[in-house]
Amino acid sequence: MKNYDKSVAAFGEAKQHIPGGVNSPVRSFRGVGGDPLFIASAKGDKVTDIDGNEYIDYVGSWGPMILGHAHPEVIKAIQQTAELGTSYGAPTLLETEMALQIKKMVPSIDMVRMVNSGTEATMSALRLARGYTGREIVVKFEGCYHGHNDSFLIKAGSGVLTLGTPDSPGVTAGTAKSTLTAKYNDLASVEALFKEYSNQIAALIIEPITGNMGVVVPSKEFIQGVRQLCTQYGAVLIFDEVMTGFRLAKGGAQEILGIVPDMTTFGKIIGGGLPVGAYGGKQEIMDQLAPKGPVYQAGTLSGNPLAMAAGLTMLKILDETPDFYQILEEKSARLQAGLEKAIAETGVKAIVNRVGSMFTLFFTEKSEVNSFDDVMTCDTARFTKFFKMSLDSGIYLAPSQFEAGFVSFAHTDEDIDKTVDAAKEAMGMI
Ligand code: HOZ
Repeated sequence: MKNYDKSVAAFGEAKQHIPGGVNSPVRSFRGVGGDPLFIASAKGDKVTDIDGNEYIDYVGSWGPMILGHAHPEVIKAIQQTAELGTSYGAPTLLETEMALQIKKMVPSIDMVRMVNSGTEATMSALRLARGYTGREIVVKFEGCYHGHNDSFLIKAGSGVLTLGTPDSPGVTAGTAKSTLTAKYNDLASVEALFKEYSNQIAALIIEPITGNMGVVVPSKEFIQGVRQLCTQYGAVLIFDEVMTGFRLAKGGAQEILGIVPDMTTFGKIIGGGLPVGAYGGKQEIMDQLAPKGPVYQAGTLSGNPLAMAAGLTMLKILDETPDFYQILEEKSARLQAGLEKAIAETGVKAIVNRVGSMFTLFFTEKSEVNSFDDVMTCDTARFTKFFKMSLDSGIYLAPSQFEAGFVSFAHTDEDIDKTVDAAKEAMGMI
Protein backbone atom coordinates (compact mmCIF):
# COMPACT_ATOMS: atom_id res chain seq x y z
CA MET A 1 0.00 0.00 0.00
CA LYS A 2 1.45 3.36 -1.03
CA ASN A 3 1.82 6.19 1.42
CA TYR A 4 -0.43 9.12 0.49
CA ASP A 5 -0.04 11.08 3.73
CA LYS A 6 1.14 14.33 2.18
CA SER A 7 -1.63 14.35 -0.43
CA VAL A 8 -4.23 13.65 2.27
CA ALA A 9 -2.91 16.54 4.39
CA ALA A 10 -2.70 18.86 1.37
CA PHE A 11 -6.31 18.10 0.45
CA GLY A 12 -7.42 18.79 4.02
CA GLU A 13 -5.70 22.17 3.90
CA ALA A 14 -6.97 23.00 0.38
CA LYS A 15 -10.58 22.28 1.41
CA GLN A 16 -10.39 25.13 3.89
CA HIS A 17 -9.60 27.68 1.18
CA ILE A 18 -10.85 26.33 -2.15
CA PRO A 19 -14.43 25.00 -2.59
CA GLY A 20 -14.18 21.22 -2.30
CA GLY A 21 -10.40 21.61 -2.25
CA VAL A 22 -10.08 21.70 -6.03
CA ASN A 23 -10.38 24.12 -8.92
CA SER A 24 -12.29 21.63 -11.09
CA PRO A 25 -14.67 19.09 -9.51
CA VAL A 26 -13.92 15.77 -11.21
CA ARG A 27 -10.28 15.84 -10.10
CA SER A 28 -11.42 15.78 -6.45
CA PHE A 29 -11.86 11.97 -6.67
CA ARG A 30 -15.51 12.46 -5.60
CA GLY A 31 -16.44 9.88 -8.24
CA VAL A 32 -14.30 7.22 -6.58
CA GLY A 33 -14.12 8.40 -2.98
CA GLY A 34 -10.93 9.12 -1.10
CA ASP A 35 -8.46 11.92 -1.49
CA PRO A 36 -6.95 13.12 -4.76
CA LEU A 37 -3.25 12.95 -5.44
CA PHE A 38 -1.48 16.27 -5.31
CA ILE A 39 0.97 16.27 -8.18
CA ALA A 40 4.51 17.54 -7.76
CA SER A 41 5.88 16.96 -11.26
CA ALA A 42 5.45 15.09 -14.51
CA LYS A 43 7.80 13.89 -17.23
CA GLY A 44 7.12 11.70 -20.27
CA ASP A 45 4.40 9.16 -19.44
CA LYS A 46 4.78 9.56 -15.67
CA VAL A 47 3.44 11.80 -12.92
CA THR A 48 4.87 12.01 -9.41
CA ASP A 49 2.80 13.00 -6.39
CA ILE A 50 3.96 15.05 -3.40
CA ASP A 51 4.56 11.84 -1.41
CA GLY A 52 7.11 10.82 -4.03
CA ASN A 53 4.97 8.06 -5.60
CA GLU A 54 5.38 7.67 -9.36
CA TYR A 55 2.54 6.63 -11.67
CA ILE A 56 2.14 5.72 -15.34
CA ASP A 57 -0.27 8.45 -16.38
CA TYR A 58 -3.34 7.91 -18.58
CA VAL A 59 -5.01 11.22 -17.67
CA GLY A 60 -2.48 13.34 -19.53
CA SER A 61 -4.04 16.55 -18.18
CA TRP A 62 -7.32 15.23 -19.63
CA GLY A 63 -5.91 14.91 -23.13
CA PRO A 64 -3.43 17.53 -24.23
CA MET A 65 -0.25 15.68 -23.22
CA ILE A 66 -0.15 13.68 -26.43
CA LEU A 67 3.65 14.00 -26.56
CA GLY A 68 4.00 13.14 -22.89
CA HIS A 69 4.70 15.59 -20.09
CA ALA A 70 7.34 18.30 -20.23
CA HIS A 71 8.37 17.57 -23.81
CA PRO A 72 11.78 19.27 -24.25
CA GLU A 73 10.85 21.18 -27.41
CA VAL A 74 7.59 22.47 -25.93
CA ILE A 75 9.36 23.55 -22.74
CA LYS A 76 12.09 25.29 -24.77
CA ALA A 77 9.49 27.19 -26.80
CA ILE A 78 7.77 28.38 -23.61
CA GLN A 79 11.07 29.44 -22.03
CA GLN A 80 12.31 31.31 -25.10
CA THR A 81 8.99 33.09 -25.57
CA ALA A 82 8.72 34.03 -21.88
CA GLU A 83 12.04 35.89 -22.18
CA LEU A 84 10.26 38.23 -24.59
CA GLY A 85 7.36 39.00 -22.24
CA THR A 86 4.35 36.97 -21.22
CA SER A 87 1.34 38.93 -22.52
CA TYR A 88 0.84 42.05 -24.63
CA GLY A 89 -2.89 42.23 -25.35
CA ALA A 90 -1.89 43.07 -28.92
CA PRO A 91 -1.46 40.98 -32.09
CA THR A 92 1.61 38.79 -32.59
CA LEU A 93 2.99 36.87 -35.56
CA LEU A 94 2.57 33.64 -33.61
CA GLU A 95 -1.24 33.95 -33.76
CA THR A 96 -1.34 34.00 -37.56
CA GLU A 97 1.14 31.15 -37.69
CA MET A 98 -1.11 29.18 -35.35
CA ALA A 99 -4.19 29.92 -37.48
CA LEU A 100 -2.36 28.70 -40.58
CA GLN A 101 -1.22 25.51 -38.82
CA ILE A 102 -4.75 24.72 -37.62
CA LYS A 103 -6.19 25.35 -41.10
CA LYS A 104 -3.55 23.11 -42.65
CA MET A 105 -4.38 20.22 -40.34
CA VAL A 106 -8.18 20.69 -40.25
CA PRO A 107 -9.39 21.57 -43.76
CA SER A 108 -12.98 22.38 -42.70
CA ILE A 109 -11.66 25.54 -41.03
CA ASP A 110 -11.49 28.71 -43.12
CA MET A 111 -11.01 31.10 -40.18
CA VAL A 112 -10.19 30.49 -36.54
CA ARG A 113 -10.39 32.57 -33.34
CA MET A 114 -8.22 31.77 -30.31
CA VAL A 115 -9.67 31.82 -26.77
CA ASN A 116 -8.48 30.54 -23.38
CA SER A 117 -10.27 27.24 -22.79
CA GLY A 118 -12.56 24.69 -24.34
CA THR A 119 -15.45 26.12 -22.34
CA GLU A 120 -14.84 29.55 -23.83
CA ALA A 121 -14.63 28.02 -27.30
CA THR A 122 -17.97 26.21 -27.11
CA MET A 123 -19.71 29.16 -25.43
CA SER A 124 -18.46 31.52 -28.12
CA ALA A 125 -19.23 29.12 -30.95
CA LEU A 126 -22.82 28.87 -29.77
CA ARG A 127 -23.21 32.65 -29.53
CA LEU A 128 -21.82 32.97 -33.04
CA ALA A 129 -24.13 30.27 -34.39
CA ARG A 130 -27.07 32.09 -32.80
CA GLY A 131 -25.97 35.42 -34.24
CA TYR A 132 -25.41 33.91 -37.67
CA THR A 133 -28.75 32.11 -37.85
CA GLY A 134 -30.86 34.58 -35.85
CA ARG A 135 -32.21 31.55 -33.94
CA GLU A 136 -31.96 30.53 -30.30
CA ILE A 137 -32.26 26.81 -29.72
CA VAL A 138 -29.27 24.49 -29.37
CA VAL A 139 -29.48 20.71 -29.61
CA LYS A 140 -26.99 18.69 -27.56
CA PHE A 141 -26.72 15.04 -26.58
CA GLU A 142 -27.29 13.36 -23.26
CA GLY A 143 -23.91 12.51 -21.72
CA CYS A 144 -21.94 14.88 -23.96
CA TYR A 145 -20.07 17.63 -22.13
CA HIS A 146 -19.15 20.94 -23.73
CA GLY A 147 -17.70 22.88 -20.81
CA HIS A 148 -19.56 24.66 -18.05
CA ASN A 149 -21.42 27.36 -19.95
CA ASP A 150 -25.08 27.50 -18.80
CA SER A 151 -26.48 26.35 -22.13
CA PHE A 152 -24.58 23.07 -21.98
CA LEU A 153 -25.20 22.04 -18.37
CA ILE A 154 -28.31 20.13 -19.29
CA LYS A 155 -28.01 16.34 -19.10
CA ALA A 156 -24.26 16.84 -19.37
CA GLY A 157 -21.44 14.32 -19.02
CA SER A 158 -17.96 14.43 -17.42
CA GLY A 159 -17.73 15.92 -13.91
CA VAL A 160 -21.41 16.80 -13.63
CA LEU A 161 -22.40 13.26 -14.53
CA THR A 162 -19.80 11.90 -12.10
CA LEU A 163 -21.12 14.11 -9.32
CA GLY A 164 -24.75 13.37 -10.18
CA THR A 165 -25.71 16.95 -11.12
CA PRO A 166 -26.10 16.83 -14.90
CA ASP A 167 -28.59 19.73 -14.70
CA SER A 168 -26.74 22.28 -12.59
CA PRO A 169 -28.63 24.60 -10.23
CA GLY A 170 -27.96 28.21 -11.24
CA VAL A 171 -28.89 27.66 -14.87
CA THR A 172 -31.96 29.80 -15.52
CA ALA A 173 -35.19 28.26 -16.73
CA GLY A 174 -34.96 30.42 -19.87
CA THR A 175 -31.55 29.06 -20.76
CA ALA A 176 -32.58 25.50 -20.02
CA LYS A 177 -35.60 25.96 -22.29
CA SER A 178 -33.44 26.83 -25.26
CA THR A 179 -31.32 23.67 -24.87
CA LEU A 180 -32.84 20.50 -26.29
CA THR A 181 -31.34 17.10 -25.62
CA ALA A 182 -31.24 14.18 -28.01
CA LYS A 183 -29.89 10.66 -27.59
CA TYR A 184 -26.43 9.87 -28.90
CA ASN A 185 -26.47 7.26 -31.68
CA ASP A 186 -30.26 7.58 -31.97
CA LEU A 187 -30.98 9.48 -35.16
CA ALA A 188 -34.75 9.30 -34.69
CA SER A 189 -34.42 11.37 -31.47
CA VAL A 190 -32.60 14.09 -33.41
CA GLU A 191 -35.04 13.99 -36.29
CA ALA A 192 -37.97 14.38 -33.93
CA LEU A 193 -36.48 17.58 -32.46
CA PHE A 194 -35.76 19.04 -35.88
CA LYS A 195 -39.30 18.28 -37.02
CA GLU A 196 -40.80 19.93 -33.95
CA TYR A 197 -38.54 22.98 -33.72
CA SER A 198 -37.47 23.17 -37.39
CA ASN A 199 -36.51 26.78 -38.05
CA GLN A 200 -35.80 27.68 -34.41
CA ILE A 201 -32.66 25.55 -34.09
CA ALA A 202 -29.48 27.61 -34.32
CA ALA A 203 -26.98 24.83 -33.75
CA LEU A 204 -26.41 21.21 -32.95
CA ILE A 205 -23.30 20.55 -30.89
CA ILE A 206 -21.80 17.09 -30.52
CA GLU A 207 -18.66 15.31 -29.40
CA PRO A 208 -18.29 13.46 -32.71
CA ILE A 209 -16.58 10.63 -30.82
CA THR A 210 -17.38 11.05 -27.16
CA GLY A 211 -14.91 11.20 -24.30
CA ASN A 212 -16.98 12.81 -21.57
CA MET A 213 -19.23 9.81 -20.91
CA GLY A 214 -16.29 7.58 -21.75
CA VAL A 215 -15.41 6.69 -25.31
CA VAL A 216 -18.49 6.03 -27.43
CA VAL A 217 -18.33 5.83 -31.21
CA PRO A 218 -21.10 7.06 -33.52
CA SER A 219 -22.55 4.76 -36.13
CA LYS A 220 -22.00 5.91 -39.71
CA GLU A 221 -25.72 6.23 -40.22
CA PHE A 222 -26.11 8.38 -37.12
CA ILE A 223 -23.32 10.86 -37.77
CA GLN A 224 -24.14 11.19 -41.46
CA GLY A 225 -27.80 11.67 -40.55
CA VAL A 226 -26.91 14.42 -38.07
CA ARG A 227 -24.94 16.22 -40.79
CA GLN A 228 -27.81 15.86 -43.23
CA LEU A 229 -30.44 17.14 -40.78
CA CYS A 230 -28.38 20.24 -39.93
CA THR A 231 -28.00 21.00 -43.62
CA GLN A 232 -31.69 20.40 -44.33
CA TYR A 233 -32.88 22.63 -41.47
CA GLY A 234 -30.19 25.33 -41.77
CA ALA A 235 -28.69 24.68 -38.32
CA VAL A 236 -24.98 25.09 -37.67
CA LEU A 237 -23.28 21.75 -37.00
CA ILE A 238 -20.63 22.26 -34.30
CA PHE A 239 -18.15 19.46 -33.70
CA ASP A 240 -16.75 19.77 -30.20
CA GLU A 241 -13.25 18.41 -30.73
CA VAL A 242 -11.82 19.66 -27.45
CA MET A 243 -10.76 16.08 -26.70
CA THR A 244 -10.53 14.51 -30.15
CA GLY A 245 -8.98 17.39 -32.12
CA PHE A 246 -5.38 16.68 -33.20
CA ARG A 247 -5.47 13.61 -30.94
CA LEU A 248 -7.23 11.00 -33.06
CA ALA A 249 -5.72 12.20 -36.34
CA LYS A 250 -4.22 15.40 -37.72
CA GLY A 251 -7.73 16.42 -38.70
CA GLY A 252 -9.37 15.02 -35.55
CA ALA A 253 -12.58 12.98 -35.40
CA GLN A 254 -13.98 14.73 -38.47
CA GLU A 255 -11.15 13.29 -40.56
CA ILE A 256 -11.77 9.78 -39.24
CA LEU A 257 -15.54 10.01 -39.70
CA GLY A 258 -15.39 11.77 -43.06
CA ILE A 259 -17.83 14.50 -42.00
CA VAL A 260 -17.38 18.22 -42.61
CA PRO A 261 -18.89 20.25 -39.75
CA ASP A 262 -19.75 23.94 -40.09
CA MET A 263 -17.78 24.84 -36.99
CA THR A 264 -15.27 23.10 -34.74
CA THR A 265 -14.17 23.82 -31.17
CA PHE A 266 -10.76 22.94 -29.74
CA GLY A 267 -9.25 23.01 -26.26
CA LYS A 268 -6.10 22.50 -24.29
CA ILE A 269 -4.27 20.38 -26.86
CA ILE A 270 -3.61 23.39 -29.08
CA GLY A 271 -1.83 25.08 -26.20
CA GLY A 272 0.43 22.13 -25.52
CA GLY A 273 -1.32 21.97 -22.14
CA LEU A 274 -1.35 25.69 -21.50
CA PRO A 275 -4.78 27.34 -21.09
CA VAL A 276 -6.02 27.63 -24.69
CA GLY A 277 -9.10 27.02 -26.75
CA ALA A 278 -10.16 27.93 -30.26
CA TYR A 279 -13.18 27.86 -32.50
CA GLY A 280 -13.33 28.05 -36.23
CA GLY A 281 -15.21 27.08 -39.32
CA LYS A 282 -16.80 28.35 -42.46
CA GLN A 283 -15.83 31.81 -43.66
CA GLU A 284 -19.38 33.11 -43.88
CA ILE A 285 -20.06 32.17 -40.25
CA MET A 286 -16.73 33.41 -38.87
CA ASP A 287 -17.18 36.69 -40.77
CA GLN A 288 -20.02 37.52 -38.35
CA LEU A 289 -17.51 37.81 -35.51
CA ALA A 290 -16.44 41.22 -34.18
CA PRO A 291 -14.66 43.35 -35.25
CA LYS A 292 -15.59 42.20 -38.79
CA GLY A 293 -19.17 41.38 -37.90
CA PRO A 294 -21.62 42.16 -35.09
CA VAL A 295 -21.25 39.09 -32.80
CA TYR A 296 -19.07 40.10 -29.87
CA GLN A 297 -16.38 37.99 -28.24
CA ALA A 298 -13.07 39.18 -26.77
CA GLY A 299 -10.23 38.46 -24.32
CA THR A 300 -6.93 39.99 -23.24
CA LEU A 301 -5.24 36.62 -22.92
CA SER A 302 -6.66 35.24 -26.19
CA GLY A 303 -3.76 34.25 -28.43
CA ASN A 304 -1.35 34.59 -25.49
CA PRO A 305 2.24 34.28 -26.78
CA LEU A 306 3.32 31.55 -24.35
CA ALA A 307 0.29 29.44 -25.18
CA MET A 308 0.75 29.99 -28.92
CA ALA A 309 4.43 29.08 -28.78
CA ALA A 310 3.76 25.88 -26.82
CA GLY A 311 0.79 24.86 -28.94
CA LEU A 312 2.41 25.62 -32.25
CA THR A 313 5.51 23.63 -31.33
CA MET A 314 3.33 20.70 -30.38
CA LEU A 315 1.10 20.84 -33.46
CA LYS A 316 4.16 20.98 -35.74
CA ILE A 317 5.58 17.89 -34.08
CA LEU A 318 2.25 16.09 -34.62
CA ASP A 319 2.15 17.28 -38.23
CA GLU A 320 5.75 16.59 -39.13
CA THR A 321 6.74 13.43 -37.24
CA PRO A 322 6.56 10.55 -39.75
CA ASP A 323 3.86 7.99 -38.86
CA PHE A 324 3.05 9.80 -35.60
CA TYR A 325 -0.57 8.65 -35.45
CA GLN A 326 0.29 5.14 -36.66
CA ILE A 327 2.83 4.72 -33.85
CA LEU A 328 0.30 6.05 -31.32
CA GLU A 329 -2.29 3.62 -32.71
CA GLU A 330 0.10 0.70 -32.21
CA LYS A 331 0.80 1.64 -28.60
CA SER A 332 -2.92 2.06 -27.91
CA ALA A 333 -3.82 -1.21 -29.66
CA ARG A 334 -1.24 -2.99 -27.49
CA LEU A 335 -2.97 -1.62 -24.39
CA GLN A 336 -6.42 -2.60 -25.65
CA ALA A 337 -5.30 -6.13 -26.59
CA GLY A 338 -3.68 -6.55 -23.17
CA LEU A 339 -6.76 -5.33 -21.32
CA GLU A 340 -9.07 -7.53 -23.39
CA LYS A 341 -6.89 -10.56 -22.69
CA ALA A 342 -6.99 -9.73 -18.98
CA ILE A 343 -10.80 -9.43 -19.14
CA ALA A 344 -11.05 -12.81 -20.86
CA GLU A 345 -8.69 -14.49 -18.42
CA THR A 346 -10.23 -13.08 -15.26
CA GLY A 347 -13.84 -13.27 -16.44
CA VAL A 348 -14.58 -9.77 -15.13
CA LYS A 349 -17.59 -8.13 -16.78
CA ALA A 350 -15.99 -5.31 -18.74
CA ILE A 351 -15.31 -4.10 -22.26
CA VAL A 352 -12.84 -1.70 -23.82
CA ASN A 353 -14.00 1.03 -26.21
CA ARG A 354 -11.12 2.66 -28.05
CA VAL A 355 -10.53 5.00 -30.95
CA GLY A 356 -6.87 5.80 -31.59
CA SER A 357 -5.26 6.88 -28.34
CA MET A 358 -8.54 7.42 -26.44
CA PHE A 359 -10.02 4.52 -24.51
CA THR A 360 -12.47 3.63 -21.75
CA LEU A 361 -12.68 0.42 -19.79
CA PHE A 362 -16.40 0.08 -19.08
CA PHE A 363 -17.38 -2.26 -16.26
CA THR A 364 -20.65 -3.52 -17.68
CA GLU A 365 -22.38 -6.78 -18.49
CA LYS A 366 -23.16 -5.40 -21.96
CA SER A 367 -21.21 -6.70 -24.90
CA GLU A 368 -21.23 -3.24 -26.54
CA VAL A 369 -21.41 0.33 -25.27
CA ASN A 370 -22.90 2.55 -27.96
CA SER A 371 -25.16 4.93 -26.08
CA PHE A 372 -25.61 6.91 -22.90
CA ASP A 373 -28.06 4.25 -21.68
CA ASP A 374 -25.37 1.59 -22.22
CA VAL A 375 -22.87 3.73 -20.29
CA MET A 376 -25.36 3.99 -17.43
CA THR A 377 -25.35 0.19 -17.00
CA CYS A 378 -21.78 0.38 -15.71
CA ASP A 379 -20.95 -0.89 -12.26
CA THR A 380 -19.35 2.21 -10.75
CA ALA A 381 -18.59 0.42 -7.47
CA ARG A 382 -16.51 -2.11 -9.39
CA PHE A 383 -14.81 0.70 -11.30
CA THR A 384 -13.94 2.38 -8.00
CA LYS A 385 -12.29 -0.79 -6.66
CA PHE A 386 -10.38 -1.18 -9.91
CA PHE A 387 -9.34 2.46 -9.90
CA LYS A 388 -7.99 2.28 -6.34
CA MET A 389 -6.08 -0.93 -6.92
CA SER A 390 -4.60 0.48 -10.12
CA LEU A 391 -3.52 3.61 -8.31
CA ASP A 392 -1.84 1.56 -5.67
CA SER A 393 0.01 -0.35 -8.41
CA GLY A 394 1.26 2.93 -9.87
CA ILE A 395 -1.30 3.43 -12.65
CA TYR A 396 -3.03 6.82 -12.76
CA LEU A 397 -6.43 6.63 -14.48
CA ALA A 398 -9.16 9.26 -14.66
CA PRO A 399 -11.03 9.12 -11.33
CA SER A 400 -14.39 8.43 -12.94
CA GLN A 401 -16.02 5.68 -14.97
CA PHE A 402 -17.37 8.38 -17.27
CA GLU A 403 -14.14 9.70 -18.74
CA ALA A 404 -11.61 8.70 -21.39
CA GLY A 405 -8.05 7.52 -20.85
CA PHE A 406 -5.29 8.88 -23.05
CA VAL A 407 -2.19 7.13 -24.39
CA SER A 408 0.70 9.41 -25.29
CA PHE A 409 3.65 9.10 -27.63
CA ALA A 410 5.81 8.81 -24.52
CA HIS A 411 4.14 5.60 -23.30
CA THR A 412 6.64 2.78 -23.70
CA ASP A 413 5.71 -0.82 -24.48
CA GLU A 414 7.22 -1.74 -21.14
CA ASP A 415 4.93 0.69 -19.28
CA ILE A 416 1.91 -0.46 -21.26
CA ASP A 417 2.70 -4.07 -20.35
CA LYS A 418 3.10 -3.08 -16.69
CA THR A 419 -0.32 -1.40 -16.91
CA VAL A 420 -1.86 -4.57 -18.30
CA ASP A 421 -0.28 -6.72 -15.58
CA ALA A 422 -1.60 -4.37 -12.89
CA ALA A 423 -5.04 -4.30 -14.52
CA LYS A 424 -5.16 -8.09 -14.66
CA GLU A 425 -4.27 -8.36 -11.01
CA ALA A 426 -6.94 -5.82 -10.08
CA MET A 427 -9.56 -7.46 -12.31
CA GLY A 428 -8.93 -10.75 -10.54
CA MET A 429 -9.75 -9.21 -7.18
CA ILE A 430 -12.78 -6.99 -7.78
N1 HOZ B 1 -13.85 18.26 -17.46
C1 HOZ B 1 -12.59 17.60 -17.50
C2 HOZ B 1 -12.74 16.19 -17.92
N2 HOZ B 1 -13.60 15.91 -18.97
C3 HOZ B 1 -11.87 17.63 -16.17
C4 HOZ B 1 -11.16 18.88 -15.92
C5 HOZ B 1 -10.21 18.85 -14.73
O1 HOZ B 1 -10.59 18.51 -13.63
O2 HOZ B 1 -9.05 19.20 -14.91
